[in-house]
Amino acid sequence: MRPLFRMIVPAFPGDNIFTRQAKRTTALGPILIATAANKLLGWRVEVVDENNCPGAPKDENGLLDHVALQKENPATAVGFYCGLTSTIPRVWDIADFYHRRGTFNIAGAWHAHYCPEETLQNDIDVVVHCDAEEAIRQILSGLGKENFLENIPGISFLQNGHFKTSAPKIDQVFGLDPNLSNLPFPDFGLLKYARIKLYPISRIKGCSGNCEFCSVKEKPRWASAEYLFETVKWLVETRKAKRFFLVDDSLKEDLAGATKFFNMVADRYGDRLDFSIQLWLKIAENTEFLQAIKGAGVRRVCIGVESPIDEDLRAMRKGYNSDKMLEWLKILQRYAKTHIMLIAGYPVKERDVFLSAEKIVKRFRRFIRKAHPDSVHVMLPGPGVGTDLRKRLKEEGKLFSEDVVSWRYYDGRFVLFRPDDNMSLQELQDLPLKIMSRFYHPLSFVRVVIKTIIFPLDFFIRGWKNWHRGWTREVVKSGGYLLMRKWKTRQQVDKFIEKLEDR
Ligand code: B12
Ligand code: SF4
Repeated sequence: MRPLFRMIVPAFPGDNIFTRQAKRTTALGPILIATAANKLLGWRVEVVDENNCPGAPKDENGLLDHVALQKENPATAVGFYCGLTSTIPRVWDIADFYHRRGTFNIAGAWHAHYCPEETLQNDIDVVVHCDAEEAIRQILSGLGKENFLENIPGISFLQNGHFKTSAPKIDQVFGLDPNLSNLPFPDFGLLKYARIKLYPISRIKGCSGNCEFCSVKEKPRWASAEYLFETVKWLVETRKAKRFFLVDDSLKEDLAGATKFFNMVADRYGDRLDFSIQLWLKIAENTEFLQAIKGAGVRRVCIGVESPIDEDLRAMRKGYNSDKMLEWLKILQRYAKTHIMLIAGYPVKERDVFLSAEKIVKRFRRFIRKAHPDSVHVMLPGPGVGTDLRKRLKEEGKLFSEDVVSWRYYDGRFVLFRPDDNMSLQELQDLPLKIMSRFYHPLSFVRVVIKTIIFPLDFFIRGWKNWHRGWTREVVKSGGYLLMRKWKTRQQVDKFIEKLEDR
């Protein structure tokens, strides 16, 4: 039997706003790498996603049972998706399990890229930096040969206990494949046990922005509009795919290409397909693009609004101030549902005005009320690995080190640094839930009932679209309220802040 390469997407450390979505989708990077590996003769390839594996064997903690997987179908090489820092402790646990069984362990994506030495000390044999489509094939073809890692570009490994790297830069991101249009389409058929309802797709890598809290530091590159259109068409034809999430951070890097892509979709499918996309707020000024997304069935736009406070926006280096935010959001709402993402309690080096936690809550709540989005996600500032924010907080002596706050807390819900004098640790920790508690309110349950009862009248007066959007918004708010209650209890049980205050 040919050897097996198993790619693993590790489980999130706890329930967060993405848990439900994760059960219907998967991470695109590991699928692309598995697709490239599967083109090699001599290897079998599979992907397992611990967040989406309803049909898989489970262990006593309800997690994917790797003992059973290895027994049934032993892997020779294992790949670990390390794109989200919060999942890294889980990677280390499984990597240890596989290493004891003699597998060759390979890690890739953001966390491993920025922290290769730490990764290699945790049962990983090689870290692949950035684009890994070519490197994975070279690693698997060389496996077992002497010094086979030596001439592979863009990797790090230990040689006789010494760190060796062929990556050009580790504090930056680089692209190894100059032509993204040449890459194969993602083969979701390699994913075992999962139910995929929402297909992640991508065309543009990198961003020309310079936000302080962001790890994406790659100069933008993109595949052609035709490449993405053909990907969609292929997924529709081979998998009956209907819903897509375009994961590109920054469509604005090639707005003409993005517009062309959506026009191609509209020509072929009208608005029958369902797309969610991420948008830069200022794109609201480009009517041609907005018309294209509407025509192609873009149902939902996710917008990193970040903050309604100008001082925060300046510190983040977001590239705009709050002046026209509401105006832009109103425009976008005419074209699609809006999901806005905000960061509360951003650490600003020097504040002109003293803003207490209470004032910040009020400012954010007022903004959300005026913006009237379809859904909201407020998170805490995340000094992720590789970000300038992390560097600054470290220099200012405010960052909690990894031995105080484990990587598992890096999911946007926990305090990771000492706040400025304007608030206590507990106040900072409470900001997101306090802000969101007005939007995700138990009254929404009542509103769902009322909206259901008045449906015939509302349908008659405002039409199906308006009624349905209002009704869905209240359903989402009710779900959000239940989720937030769950978090609150978890956080109390965790006594997270008490432990930090003791430091
Ligand atoms: C889509 C997305 C999500 C999705 C899905 C995430 C997922 N993949 O599971 C959702 C919405 C769930 C999400 C949530 C969050 N996200 Co997010 N997300 C992204 C985004 C925009 C795109 C990721 C993607 O699919 N890219 C396209 C693929 C093709 O690229 P890729 O994953 O890098 O894969 C390539 C290489 O890395 C490598 N590779 C990938 N896997 C493997 C595996 C092996 C073995 C090898 C060898 C190579 C390899 O090869 C691939 C192809 O070239 C990125 C930004 C970005 N540009 O990456 C942020 C990003 C990954 N997210 C980020 C963050 C901070 C979050 C949140 C914490 C946000 C929040 N505060 O709520 C949450 C995390 C929640 C949690 N549970 O921890 C940070 C990650 C920082 C970090 N180190 O953790 C990023 C980088 C954005 C940023 N601004 O910095 N996110
Ligand atoms: S947060 Fe978004 S806009 Fe800012 S640098 Fe990162 S990808 Fe670009």
